[in-house]
Amino acid sequence: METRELGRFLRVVGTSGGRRELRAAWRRRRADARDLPRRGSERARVPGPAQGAEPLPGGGVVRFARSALWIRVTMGGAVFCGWDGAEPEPSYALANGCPDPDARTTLEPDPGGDGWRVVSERITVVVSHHGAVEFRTPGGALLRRELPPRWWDCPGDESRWVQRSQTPADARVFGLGGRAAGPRLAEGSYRLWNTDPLGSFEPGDDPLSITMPVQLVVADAGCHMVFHDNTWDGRVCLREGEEGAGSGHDRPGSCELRVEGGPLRYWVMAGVPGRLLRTWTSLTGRPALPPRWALGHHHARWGFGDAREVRRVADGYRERGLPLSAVHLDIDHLDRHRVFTVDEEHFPDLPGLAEELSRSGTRLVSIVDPGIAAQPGLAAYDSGTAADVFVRDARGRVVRGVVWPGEAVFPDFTDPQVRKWWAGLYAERLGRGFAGFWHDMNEPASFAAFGDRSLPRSARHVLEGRGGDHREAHNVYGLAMARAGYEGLRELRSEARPFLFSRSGWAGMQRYGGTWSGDVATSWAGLRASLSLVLGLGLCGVPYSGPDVGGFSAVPSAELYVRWFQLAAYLPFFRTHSAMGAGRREPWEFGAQALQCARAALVERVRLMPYLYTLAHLTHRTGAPYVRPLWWHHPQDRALRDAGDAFLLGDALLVAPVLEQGAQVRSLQLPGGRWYDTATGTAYEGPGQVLLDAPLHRIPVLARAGAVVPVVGEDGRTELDVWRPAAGRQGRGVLITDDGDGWDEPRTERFTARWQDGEVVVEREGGVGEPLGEPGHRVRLHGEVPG
Ligand code: NBV
Repeated sequence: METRELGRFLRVVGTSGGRRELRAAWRRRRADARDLPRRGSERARVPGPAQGAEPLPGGGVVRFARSALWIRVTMGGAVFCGWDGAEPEPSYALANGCPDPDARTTLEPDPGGDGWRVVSERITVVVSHHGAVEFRTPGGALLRRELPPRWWDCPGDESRWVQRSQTPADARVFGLGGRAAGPRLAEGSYRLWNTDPLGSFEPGDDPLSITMPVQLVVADAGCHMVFHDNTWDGRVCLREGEEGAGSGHDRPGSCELRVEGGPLRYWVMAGVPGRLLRTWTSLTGRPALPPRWALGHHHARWGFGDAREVRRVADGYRERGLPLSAVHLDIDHLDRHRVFTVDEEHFPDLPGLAEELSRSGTRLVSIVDPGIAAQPGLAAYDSGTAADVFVRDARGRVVRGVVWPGEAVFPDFTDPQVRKWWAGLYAERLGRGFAGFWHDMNEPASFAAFGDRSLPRSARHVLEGRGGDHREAHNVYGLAMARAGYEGLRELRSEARPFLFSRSGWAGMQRYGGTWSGDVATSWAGLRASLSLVLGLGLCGVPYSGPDVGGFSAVPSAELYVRWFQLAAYLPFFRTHSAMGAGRREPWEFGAQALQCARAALVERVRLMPYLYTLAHLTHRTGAPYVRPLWWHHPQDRALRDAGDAFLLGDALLVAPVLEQGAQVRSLQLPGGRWYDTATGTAYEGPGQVLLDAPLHRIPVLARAGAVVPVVGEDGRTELDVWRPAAGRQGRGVLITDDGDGWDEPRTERFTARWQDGEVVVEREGGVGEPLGEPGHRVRLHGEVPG
């Protein structure tokens, strides 16, 4: 046992809850020892020499002495590679199965080598005689080289496998789900096993609740994404390359992926970042469009205690003229922490409370945990037992774990029937007046005095009818729960867009909603980790997320609270939240100056709402996240690849939050082009480093020259902030509006800003020379003319 493990063990054994966790841990260990297949003698295998190749639509199959590789280029440009008979389906990630093959693709002998190549519009795949696979740009530049894979075949169980790859020496890797130490993933080992961070995490903690075998690699030669469609436990070891300073002796970057079972199959996409995210989300699903209110400010706390306290908080916002879109009720509003119940003594008449809050535009959001108290008489337990929905062990007994309500059982969300049953449970929540849902503890987490805090690996799952065990189902448990919730809400309240966010998930989770940081530590390091998570998840196709403002685990200083609040005001999900005993997060709890700063951030959030909502629509259409790394439009700028302390919000804005205690100025690595400081109008020319003023009341935000940004004007109508284009350049912007919810087609207006006779003229596209039309948008021109 490691020291940390031992500490945990000693802490829990002294309490009755602890003894329960001890029993749970023993139960889990016993079940696994008894029911997991024993890995006897394993036989190592490599593909061996190639023996021939046959063309098939989109590519073909290359046969080796001891394996075969199927390559299929699909419409849209994503390339599928499957070893050993692996096919693209079944897959939890793919939204609509495997796209059609691109019939223009050809398979031919490699003119420069001893193998074959598959030539398509955007990518050339070269397969060597021994099973190395290279992905090259149409111009021939190497993006990635996969060395021949190795398997350890084990009679009666899955083969483990390992695949090593090389990337160009200058490459930087992003993604792998939500990683606290990113956004650029430094050298090291990253586990692929969704894990409850147990109340607090900082950049050193890994893995967290969302792990995904998705990497976005940025290099001079070009950008690519690779997705290993395999849900099993695994590890990615990254090593950055080194350039030989023109000597021609570069050491390539390397990536080694080891997986405990499941198919060896992966997808590779190439192109600029915008194209990558478009292709990735056409494969795994476009991000759900949240209702407009979900882009407002949310307030949560674990431990409001009663409805009076909820009213006090909501009134506090209202009385101070601070906008509040939603209040979130945590597990303390439940009857003894049991999901789909209410503690009627402390939260009587929730529908009444919801109605009251809605009068000032505030919604109620409910936490939903997957673990159901194993207590006969509890409606969810009884109906679940009758419908046989709970995960069982190999001997057919319902698996028990321990979570907040005590001994608990876990629905098997990998069963379509169970998802249907679970979906129906949201009727109770909707009846109570809840408008949105917060899925927690769905790694799934189950307390244990030692070992893995989840279900036994041997627990059985339906896996859409195929059958399998928790080793395969674990990482998609949260994803499948999100699907169940989303589909339930679509059915039960078809007129509204579901608002759902989930702590755990996997590739494709964006189809159902967003996520949040989970239990990020209250510290400056935690603040930094918050941004890293949002950026990294966005590059994995999950754009809607945000941290617990102020950190989850402790009471923040006023300064830390303000800096966190300022940052989150520019992130898609903007929510204050804290753990039981970690203090309050109301903006007025940190003194007059902090209140003033928080107010300014909230006012700006409201002013930017037309822009943010437009971004939500664009994200939904294209997969491009709201929050993007600085290199988004300049992947060739190496300095930007390492600059993870600032971000682009859409195309127009660059946000440079203060992430250091005491800082009053901050430096910024500026992308190319002209940028204006939105507070002063000062113009800066990128690329390069600039120093920005950042006193406590200010978060530096820059606007791109030429940007047309829709905002709320003082009279409440939408107007356009136009940032003077650089001389001779044209600027642009877009405004997308709808009713804020529902499914009607949105309206899109596009604008251009151009110079004409020494003046900036703003026009609606499609109506050159016309005024902005009806309803006309007032235009405000900003940005100094550089001297
Ligand atoms: O439900 C209580 C908390 C919740 O406040 C938090 O946001 C989740 O990430 N939950 C975790 C369980 C307890 C964590 C110690």
